[in-house]
Amino acid sequence: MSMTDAYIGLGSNLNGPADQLHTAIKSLQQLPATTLMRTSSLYRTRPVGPEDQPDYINAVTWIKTGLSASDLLDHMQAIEDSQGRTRHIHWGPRTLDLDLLLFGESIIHDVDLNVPHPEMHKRGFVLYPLYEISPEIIIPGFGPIMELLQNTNPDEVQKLPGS
Ligand code: ROI
Repeated sequence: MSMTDAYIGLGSNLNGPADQLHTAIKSLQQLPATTLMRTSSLYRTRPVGPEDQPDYINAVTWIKTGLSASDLLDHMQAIEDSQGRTRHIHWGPRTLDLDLLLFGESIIHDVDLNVPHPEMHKRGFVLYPLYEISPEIIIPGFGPIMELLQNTNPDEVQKLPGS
């Protein structure tokens, strides 16, 4: 079976965000044909978008998977749903958001899936945790993570000690 290195961004700002992320990471560990390679620390981050919502907790995981990108996305959405995700307010608070950031070297432009995630190259809440686990990574179409990080504000992202 061919295995793909995939990166998933996790975010929550409702109902015990750190616990939400820990629960989601356990579910990702149990996906079929998938091995969890590394998980970043948890980061407390200022909301991007509407600011009248709680700070987020964010993290990134690296998996190796035999699933296709679209099967992986289906599993990720099932995990979001199982943790009470509702989809009402655009860019509003959420109990769990799982974003497929990278799927190998793939560049995917589908109605329901864009990889690399089209906003990831400018979001500190993605780039800092990703840099922690894969400092050498090159984002297809955007370049080395090290260079993308230079354009972010480190004050918006705070690594949680002991996470
Ligand atoms: N802001 C932060 N800091 N973290 C997120 O995970 C996050 N997710 C979102 C929006 C609303 C864009 N803002 C965010 O979807």
